[in-house]
Amino acid sequence: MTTQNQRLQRLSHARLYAIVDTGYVDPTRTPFVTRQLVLGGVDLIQLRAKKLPLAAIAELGQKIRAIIPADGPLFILNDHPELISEMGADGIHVGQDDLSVAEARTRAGARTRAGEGVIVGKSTHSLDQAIAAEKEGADYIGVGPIYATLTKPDYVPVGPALIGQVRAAVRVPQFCIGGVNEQTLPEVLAAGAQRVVIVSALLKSEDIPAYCRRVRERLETL
Ligand code: TZP
Ligand code: MG
Repeated sequence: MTTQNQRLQRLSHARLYAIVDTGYVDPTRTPFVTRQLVLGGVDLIQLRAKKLPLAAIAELGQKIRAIIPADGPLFILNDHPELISEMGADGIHVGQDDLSVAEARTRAGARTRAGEGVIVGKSTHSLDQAIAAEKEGADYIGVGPIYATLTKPDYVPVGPALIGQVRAAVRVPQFCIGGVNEQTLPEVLAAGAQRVVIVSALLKSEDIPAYCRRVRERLETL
């Protein structure tokens, strides 16, 4: 069993975060894509299934859990803290319009054996939100969308300049997200990023493990 200390330890070293987004990956391809991400050595894998009913999310999550080795990437579920225990996820990710960090932690932890802790991450879209999320007790934050992205089309991009501002003000791990790919990575790193989330570029890649490895090489030299 993975303890909360082990989870936080792994989170503190994490560099590359992938999201299995059912907007890009048909549920039938989810196991294949998950295996590819594990092979590529990503540090976290999130299941993001915005349009699936709860029962389908639970089923998909259990399949993903069975594929990710216990000492492999941390497994994070987007929303639905009540599902976290039955799918054996390591944590939950909430957005600005979702449950508070404390509420997500309580609802998720209450379902785990012995009320054991879980990782809670939060999306932020400004310096103020990043500072507030840390104060609220988030274990990590997402910062973005850095660039305009079809994965979150209604959001105004925050631009790379926010990366350095957040890094100077916040201590918990920060994952830059939104339009991050091999082409934009140099600018994101130059702006001060140490950790990134890549969604569509990874999921659309013809060779996911190779894509992951190339990105990891860049991140691990930091
Ligand atoms: N939150 C902020 S941007 C984003 C999310 C979930 C989507 C990032 O996707 P992509 O395809 O890597 O731009
Ligand atoms: Mg959400």
